[in-house]
Amino acid sequence: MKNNRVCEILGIKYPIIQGAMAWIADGTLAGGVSKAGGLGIIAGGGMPLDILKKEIKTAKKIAGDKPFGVNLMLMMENVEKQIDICIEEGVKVVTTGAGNPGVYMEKLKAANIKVIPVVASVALAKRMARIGADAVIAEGLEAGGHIGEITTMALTPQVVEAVDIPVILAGGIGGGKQFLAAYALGAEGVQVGTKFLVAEECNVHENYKEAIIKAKDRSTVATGTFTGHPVRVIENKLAKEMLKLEKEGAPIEEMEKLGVGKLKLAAVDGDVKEGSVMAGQVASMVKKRETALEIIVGLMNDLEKEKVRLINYLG
Ligand code: TUI
Repeated sequence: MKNNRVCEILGIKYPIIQGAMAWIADGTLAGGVSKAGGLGIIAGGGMPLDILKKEIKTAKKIAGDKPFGVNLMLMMENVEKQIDICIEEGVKVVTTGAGNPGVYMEKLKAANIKVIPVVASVALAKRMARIGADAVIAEGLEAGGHIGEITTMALTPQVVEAVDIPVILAGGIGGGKQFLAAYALGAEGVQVGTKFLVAEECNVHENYKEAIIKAKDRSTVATGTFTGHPVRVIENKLAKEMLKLEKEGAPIEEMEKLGVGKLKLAAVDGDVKEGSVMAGQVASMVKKRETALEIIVGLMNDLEKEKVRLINYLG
């Protein structure tokens, strides 16, 4: 990788960041991804403080001297205390989601932590660059979980043209073709979530992994679009119920009540019918279980292959 700012800033070998997946991405997965040369991320969203500390220690043990990060979900009430733990434990990178990390920026930067907010709009990307973000993750609606309203294809180049800091593309990375497209769109790295769901190091329930491997191109749906909080999941009984309620114009509170605790139900308890099986649109491209190292090296080799194909094609 020549002159890659994402690798330089983060001190990693490959510009592949593992997406933070709440209730799923723990220290074992993050450590495995970082050890393999990417940037592993512990999903801090909603994690009690003692567990976060434990997961950071696990990641350190696995990753050795390689960096890893922690994702903070800004709407969670313990986020300020989570930041203190990240500082205490010497975490090198923080990514943020579902909000504006502006109020915490100074504290994080003072602790020498690289801050990479997830953005779903040009306006937020510009604001983040102005207040000192080290890079931004532009996340399109192909991604799993809570998503914005713009596709990766439309969002990424607009963010790239709006800011000078490196842009990491998220949403829709299933293989080398999309990885190469990320560079074509102006990104300097990718965030990959769905592919890591089936990593050997990923402690998500077996049934969740099976649901990903079985997925086809049209298996995911975005629920909650009308409430303003769209969430991409594998279509199942819960998703169908949610979409039906939406169609009937049910009150937002009723929809939100139906969603409470459902990600844990799927990810931890393995109920993939009544639970929320969050996954991106490229779930259908995830065919087999592999180690984090195999996923990362596979992506890099696939990127190289597609690059050669394109050079031959374009001349
Ligand atoms: O955060 C995500 N995706 C997630 S979080 C999650 S866990 C969860 N599960 C159930 C209920 C609640 C949470 C599952 N998937 N992606 C990052 C992301 N952030 N995507 C979009 C945004 C975003 C949206 C609006 C960032 C900022 C924003 O607005 C802030 C502002 O002030 O403009």
